[in-house]
Amino acid sequence: MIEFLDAVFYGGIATMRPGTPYGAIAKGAVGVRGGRIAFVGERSAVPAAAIGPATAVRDLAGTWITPGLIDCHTHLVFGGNRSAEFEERLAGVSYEAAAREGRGILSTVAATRAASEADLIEVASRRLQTLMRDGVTTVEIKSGYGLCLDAELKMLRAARALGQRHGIRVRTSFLGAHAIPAEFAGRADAYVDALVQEILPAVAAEGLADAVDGFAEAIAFSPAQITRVFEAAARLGLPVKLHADQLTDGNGAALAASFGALSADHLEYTSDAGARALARAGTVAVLLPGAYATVGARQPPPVAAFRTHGVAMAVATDCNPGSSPLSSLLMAMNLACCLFRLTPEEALAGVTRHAAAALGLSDEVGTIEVGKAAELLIWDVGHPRELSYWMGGVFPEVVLF
Ligand code: DI6
Ligand code: FE
Repeated sequence: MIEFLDAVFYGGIATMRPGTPYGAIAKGAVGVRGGRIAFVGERSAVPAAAIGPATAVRDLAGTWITPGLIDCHTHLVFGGNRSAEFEERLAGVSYEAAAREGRGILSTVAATRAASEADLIEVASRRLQTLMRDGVTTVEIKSGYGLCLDAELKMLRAARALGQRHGIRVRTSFLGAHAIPAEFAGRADAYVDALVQEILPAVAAEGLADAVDGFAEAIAFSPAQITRVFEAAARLGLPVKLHADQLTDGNGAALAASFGALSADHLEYTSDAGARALARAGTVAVLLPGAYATVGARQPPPVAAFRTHGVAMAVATDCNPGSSPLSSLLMAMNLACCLFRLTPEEALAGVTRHAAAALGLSDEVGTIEVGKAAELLIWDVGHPRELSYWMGGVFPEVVLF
């Protein structure tokens, strides 16, 4: 006997399964039972016996249904802002110059250390609610503006609390290797000692990190230093991801791939060999057009090489006060199309299926498939490409079970 569905929706279904554009079913149906997707297919194929007296039936013909969106790279929790640095950059001072002169990330570290946990939750809540209006149902949040044990723990607790408060899936990444804090100036290796011996083990012991991230760059950490952090992550059983090749080609993509990283992020300067390494490792390339635009970068990431070698591409906001004060994932999709020439279909796959992979959540979210979490977005649009086309003004109805 077929059990009754809790709900069934009729409409265009952009399942985002691979194989066909958008995995689309133009006259489709999604059935939900017990918080999970129980049926997806042609409208005409829904078994009549699955619809009982209590099944909620919604006919949404003329709209499109997609999976919940996933923002797989954010620095949502931070104190203060860097609008003065933005103004300064427009007047000609580069992102790297501000960082080298001790402003940049370190000014946000000072503001974040000074903020209480409650204050951090409050300001990040506003940013998170903005993201959620776009239909974001899963968000990754990094630490990395604390850079000492107490402040890193404070950031990660705030990230977890945001998930609780807003009923959204939060994945945290420990980004202790984001910048060298002022008290370790000129002693980067000693800071890495503290990270691997003290801070990361304590964060892991509290269960506050789902992954470990780092910033490999001339103005941040060397490949050898990142390697030490990633080896410590491996000892603790935590997956890794990496800010790689954002401002220079530092072989970051290949380094991430050599550790089987979930993702390598930014990648403007990644070489063809780096793209091949990502493909071999199954590491997702996370593209961050908000940062590209805001730092005034000129070299887009090697999207053609990613396509050629079969590297999965995700798209994220990188929401942060310095390089990407962006809290709209739909806008990130538009920017990925306009600045990096992604197709609208690639952009939507980049915030659904591939973003799920970048967080190790492919079994749970990212496509409309039987068994996955029933987190659906209903869009009043004539075609799913409109999600990348409009620059604002389109918001979904979010349906969670
Ligand atoms: N790259 C980025 O885009 C962010 N972190 C990183 O390593 C920027 C962080 C900031 O400027 O505050
Ligand atoms: Fe980032």
